[in-house]
Amino acid sequence: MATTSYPFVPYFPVQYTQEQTQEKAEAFYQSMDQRRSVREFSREPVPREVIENIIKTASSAPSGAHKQPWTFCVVANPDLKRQIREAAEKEEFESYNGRMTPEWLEDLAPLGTDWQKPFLEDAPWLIIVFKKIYDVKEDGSKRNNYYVSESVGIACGFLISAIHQAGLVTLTHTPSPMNFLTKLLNRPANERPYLLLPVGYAADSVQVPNLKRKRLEEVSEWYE
Ligand code: IYR
Repeated sequence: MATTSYPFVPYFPVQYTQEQTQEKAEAFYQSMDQRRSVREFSREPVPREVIENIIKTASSAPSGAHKQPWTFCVVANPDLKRQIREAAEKEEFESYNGRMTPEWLEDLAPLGTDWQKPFLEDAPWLIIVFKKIYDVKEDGSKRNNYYVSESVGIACGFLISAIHQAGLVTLTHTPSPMNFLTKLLNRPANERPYLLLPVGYAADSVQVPNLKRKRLEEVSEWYE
């Protein structure tokens, strides 16, 4: 064990038999493979406690030096959602009409996206994830964070999994550029917008693109 003068506590990870382990891994894969990005949301409300638990799950992610370099801004206020939608659509309009390359637009065509983002008002909750490029101590001085993008990316993976496991849907929306979120949400100088996720129930009879996932052989190389 590593020698340290800091306290360690016992940890008893849950352990399954080999058979149970196989069943667990299979069941979790089957569940996660049902997840789809959804762009049409019901206006049906979702209790705040559900979102609190989802965020606590996200914040349980590992991070560089356990700095947890993230802030989850949670928006339900209709007026603020409208302002976010208006600002996002302004940027997206520019992106779809000149900023994105023809190749990029061609790659996006199967997803059926465009500059309009009604989900930013329809979804009962918007979670805007900010990464903290450094921490600010109580005396105002700066303290470094490490592997910030990796850490926040992992936390977002946990977040998306938690949303799916609760029977809700989301979408990883990356309006570009995203700095309007810093202004609208009044975020401090050490935070940068990372990802915007609308969260709620899928709209009735929602449809999604007929995407296929890469097979295991296409995404893995084995060195046994
Ligand atoms: N940010 C834009 C464009 C967009 C880009 C990628 I890469 C996508 O996978 C999907 C959309 C938008 O949200 O529409």
